[in-house]
Amino acid sequence: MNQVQVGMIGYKFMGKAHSHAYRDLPMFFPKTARPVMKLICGRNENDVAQAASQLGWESYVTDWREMIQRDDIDLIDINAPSDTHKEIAIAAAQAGKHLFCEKPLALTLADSRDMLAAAEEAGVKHMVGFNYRFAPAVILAKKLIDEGRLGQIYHFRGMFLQDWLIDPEFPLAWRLQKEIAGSGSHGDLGAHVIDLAHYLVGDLQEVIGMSDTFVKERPLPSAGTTGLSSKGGVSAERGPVTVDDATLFMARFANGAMGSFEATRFAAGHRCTNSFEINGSKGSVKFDFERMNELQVYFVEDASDVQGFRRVLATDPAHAFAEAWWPPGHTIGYEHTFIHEMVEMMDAIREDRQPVPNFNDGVKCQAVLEAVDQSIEERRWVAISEL
Ligand code: SOE
Repeated sequence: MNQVQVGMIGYKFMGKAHSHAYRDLPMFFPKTARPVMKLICGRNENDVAQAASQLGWESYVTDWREMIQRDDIDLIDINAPSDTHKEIAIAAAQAGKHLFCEKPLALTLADSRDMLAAAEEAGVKHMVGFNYRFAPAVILAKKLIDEGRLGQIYHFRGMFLQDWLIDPEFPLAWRLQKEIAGSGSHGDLGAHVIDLAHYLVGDLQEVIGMSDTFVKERPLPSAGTTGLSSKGGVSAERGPVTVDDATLFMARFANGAMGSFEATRFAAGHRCTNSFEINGSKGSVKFDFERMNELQVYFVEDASDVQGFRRVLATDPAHAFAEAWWPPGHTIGYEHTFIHEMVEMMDAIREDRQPVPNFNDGVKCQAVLEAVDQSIEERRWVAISEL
């Protein structure tokens, strides 16, 4: 298949990131299948019409059911709020469409398992949007670990820190409502850290966590104030925040490594600190998304007079995806992680294989999210195998 005709549901933050990826991809990755931006879907006709024209989609619909019935659509891209994922993904799979779904895959582990089962039964390709795996510096960390260059892994220390909720007057957006988002910082940010831990170190075996909701009530948003940067436009009425503001947990990996995880949207000064440190018997790596082109690398065997963390800029032809972009040292950004993940989706369809990360990884992540919630509720260690 040389072309993949895409129908996308959602057109806000992630909708823009995905549209941008589809548009740029053929220019820099001409060898893979070409995404065709056929159809975009949103509930509000004026808004979706405007989005179609601004983001470059051929046409739009206001009902996703219409989209999944069309013969000229191969792939359904779901980036609407999390409570919509399950119904759309299952119906689209049953209509024979390939699936791309944003994280967290679903509101619950049971729902995510149903989504995986539907995709497998239909025999379609399925991918989940863990975009940070696609930063070349993260792929370099994975390569060093897989090649044994860090030795036996002892520690994974991961955190995703943001601060956009620190203002108690920030409106009660959908990401603060459990019935729409599933959870708060835990599922929104922690999901990325859990996925990176799975990717880099391996499966988790058991977890124990704690969480808090610091601001328990917020003003209801007025129309059009749902984005991460919304400030004003709130009504006088207030509603309860039903998700966690911060969740922390400790974990044991199946391979014996120890892990600590932190996700919060209340870390003043941290706009998007998605970072990890991994320590092994032969060395360490450190990554911080705010400096996403860099990997800090330390090797125990370096001569003692030059020992120390070295800054590796992952922009050389030796680094994943880098050759498609600019000459060494010419850095890339957040949007490129989405382009790279769409390259994987296109390659997988063209090569007739499952993309990675797929719904299996989404389910695995959801199991950890739920095990942590259960450990908090029951104040004990919970094994992932219990779920
Ligand atoms: C908001 O906290 C958010 O946009 C997340 O939803 C994304 O998954 C993360 O990549 C950046 O922050």
